[in-house]
Amino acid sequence: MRHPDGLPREIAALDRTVVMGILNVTPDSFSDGGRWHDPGDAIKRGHLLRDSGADIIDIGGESTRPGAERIPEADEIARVIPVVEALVAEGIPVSIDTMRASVAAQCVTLGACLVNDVSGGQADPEMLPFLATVSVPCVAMHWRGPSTIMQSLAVYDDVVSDVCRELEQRLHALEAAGVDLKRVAIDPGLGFAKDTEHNWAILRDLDALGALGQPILLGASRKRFLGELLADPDGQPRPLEGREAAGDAVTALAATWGVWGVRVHEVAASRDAVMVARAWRGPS
Ligand code: PMM
Repeated sequence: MRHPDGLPREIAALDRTVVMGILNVTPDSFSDGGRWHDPGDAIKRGHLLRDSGADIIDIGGESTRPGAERIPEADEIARVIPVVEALVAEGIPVSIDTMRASVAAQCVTLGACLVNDVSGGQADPEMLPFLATVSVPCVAMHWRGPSTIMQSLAVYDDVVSDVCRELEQRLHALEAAGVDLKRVAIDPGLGFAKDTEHNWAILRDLDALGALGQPILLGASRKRFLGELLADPDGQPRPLEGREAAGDAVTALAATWGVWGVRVHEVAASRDAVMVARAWRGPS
């Protein structure tokens, strides 16, 4: 398994896909909004994710669901800092899911081991210069614009080549800012300015993304395209709580392909799927 450089030793030593457990400390994320909004509940959730086998806990304080408005920086900081601080103090590897350099900086200072920016450094002009000053790895996700308008940006000539080209441009921007690309994982941003068929086209052609030469992170867990796949006979998408097994199937297939990481809400089954994939692929 090729990991991005700069991860804690125990993660860098894993010869399998990394399982990132999602911890949204928000009142309004589409998938788990409001459930771990209180810091005490969020910290307990972090423990549960760790005990279920998460390698990294990805903490986010700002919802990116379609239509979500930005929140003030102070609110984001108030949501994530106590949770990052508590989990890091217990030696749990934490990544920070933020589009703000200031939030990333505070969390990295506290000990977060990865910066996950869904905008790939586009939302905050300070993000790339910040990333150039630290040694932790980062995730650059494919992103076309803020959540308020992203659905209107789901227009592609050829989604696979357009996403690859736009991610390549982000890699150039990161490199130009002084970020060592060995520290960068990429993510196609399933559901971000993408409709159902766009997501499947990307998953069908992971080789195209792989040709960019960077480790790949995928976040399919509970997303709408899985709900639509599993729609009832009247065409109603399968509710969130019924999408887990489909997400685990994505984990199994993606890990067998060789993605670096999967970002999931319920960790245990994905972790098992990753172990199956490792055995299936054989030693790497
Ligand atoms: N999806 C969400 C939030 N952060 N980060 C990365 N790298 N990739 C994703 O696909 C991604 C993300 C939104 O989903 P959630 O509400 O389930 O966290």
